Amino acid sequence: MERPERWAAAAGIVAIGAGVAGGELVAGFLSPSLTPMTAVGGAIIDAVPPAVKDWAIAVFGTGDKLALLTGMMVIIAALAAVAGAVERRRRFAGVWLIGIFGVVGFLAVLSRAQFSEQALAGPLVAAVLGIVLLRRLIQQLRDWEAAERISRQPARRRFLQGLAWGGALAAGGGALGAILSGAVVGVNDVRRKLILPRPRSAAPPIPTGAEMAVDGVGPLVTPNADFYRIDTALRVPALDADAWTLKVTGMVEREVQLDFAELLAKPLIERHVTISCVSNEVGGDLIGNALWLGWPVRELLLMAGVKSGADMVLSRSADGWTAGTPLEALTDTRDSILAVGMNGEALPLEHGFPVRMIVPGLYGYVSATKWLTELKVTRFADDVGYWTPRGWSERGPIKMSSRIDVPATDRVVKAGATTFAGVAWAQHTGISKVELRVNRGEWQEAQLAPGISRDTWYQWQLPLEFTPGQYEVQVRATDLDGDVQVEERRPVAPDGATGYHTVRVVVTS
Ligand SMILES: Nc1nc2c(c(=O)[nH]1)N[C@H]1C(S)=C(S)[C@@H](COP(=O)(O)O)O[C@H]1N2
Ligand SMILES: [Mo]
Repeated sequence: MERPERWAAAAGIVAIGAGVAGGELVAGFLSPSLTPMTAVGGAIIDAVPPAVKDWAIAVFGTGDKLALLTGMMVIIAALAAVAGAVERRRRFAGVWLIGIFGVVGFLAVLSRAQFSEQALAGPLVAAVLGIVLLRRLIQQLRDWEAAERISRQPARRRFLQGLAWGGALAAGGGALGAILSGAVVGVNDVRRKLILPRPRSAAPPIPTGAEMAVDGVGPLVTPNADFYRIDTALRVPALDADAWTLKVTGMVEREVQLDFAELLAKPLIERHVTISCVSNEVGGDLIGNALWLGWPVRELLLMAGVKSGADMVLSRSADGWTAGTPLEALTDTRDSILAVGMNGEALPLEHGFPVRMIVPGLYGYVSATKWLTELKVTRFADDVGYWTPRGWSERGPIKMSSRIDVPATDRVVKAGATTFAGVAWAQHTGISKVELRVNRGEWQEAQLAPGISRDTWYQWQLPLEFTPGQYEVQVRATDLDGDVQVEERRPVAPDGATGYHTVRVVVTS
């Protein structure tokens, strides 16, 4: 036999591949929201330094989670090859390695917020299956090697058959596990059938002219399918709305617990609110505007009775993620809501089904908790949200900004008149003016569309005349308090980017 160590490595990959697939599959049935792979991946996400995470988002964008899972699989495959090779040389040497895998998976599952005893079955099955298969395949390989000198055929065939069966198990189990992919299918079914109540207080109508008829300017209200998605969840939590509860704990007169039916029975309001991610670069698209249906957070806090001294509400999601929101942003007159609906339907799973929080004027990382399960009334001095110890500031008011959407992408236009258009936002203050300047010349005021409310973005447009050449065009906004957008360029960390969106336009004859 040529290069038996290669066959041993292949045996290792197949054995551990089948083990991992089996573990995922079992977890898919017993604890869909916590499988060995998502547990380890989640632990990695929580542990990596902010710089690594920024790099990953910069390189992979919203495909960062897929990149992480792929990277994990490559590393597991490499270690599995080693396990096969060492097992061939020394009985149980590879088994030890798989044992370590199992322990890592076990600890990862134990450390997660979604932990349940059933979830431990995943890594257990993965390790046992991996070990049994590895032992068997390596034994068959040894038999083949020993038989080489006598009659090679039967032993060789047995090993190759074992390898093929193991490979099929890995592929089949993996595919099925992916299909099960949590109870996502079932929950989605429930979600689709849900009939949301009509709001007691409907959203103010969208003023005529708020949506400009300029080709290439995004819709004023972002469709759910196009809405940006940012979270740390490797697998979208699939919560059973019937079993869902929201607890109010901490510095309150009385703890309150609310279930989904009780929440739907409250007098709901519906409001357009533009939410944005602190990681949104100047000119970026991690921002969206939707019509949210829900109950004011203020009312729930009133039921619980906030004790004096509290200044923060730590909201927690089913997967353990947390956000620290200034208490006043939830109790003042703004429309902070426990949202159940998004653009006329139940919240999509990836946007927080069944309930999330929406707070006008604050970045998502300090306010927009999806898959919400708890509100803990506390103090900034006593508690921190998920991102604060990871390089992001404790408070996250959204910074005023503006964006040029048209002319789009390569920004090549014909000489003559060209319409520039885009959006501007200063949530909860509102926009009063948008201006453009060409090659750092005089600021020229754009036509500003009426906003839906101070909590949403505004569209703007301005026709400009050009002769052939290259131009730099910049945009800036002014809010309703008269403050002008900050010109100094600053990165997204720790509390949101500043600077003017600057585009280069090529004008052809
Ligand atoms: N449970 C949970 N909620 C979360 C997050 C998260 O990681 N987990 N990320 C927050 C961040 S950083 C942002 S910007 C918004 C994004 O909401 P969206 O995905 O619906 O656009 O959700 C917030 N809510
Ligand atoms: Mo974010």
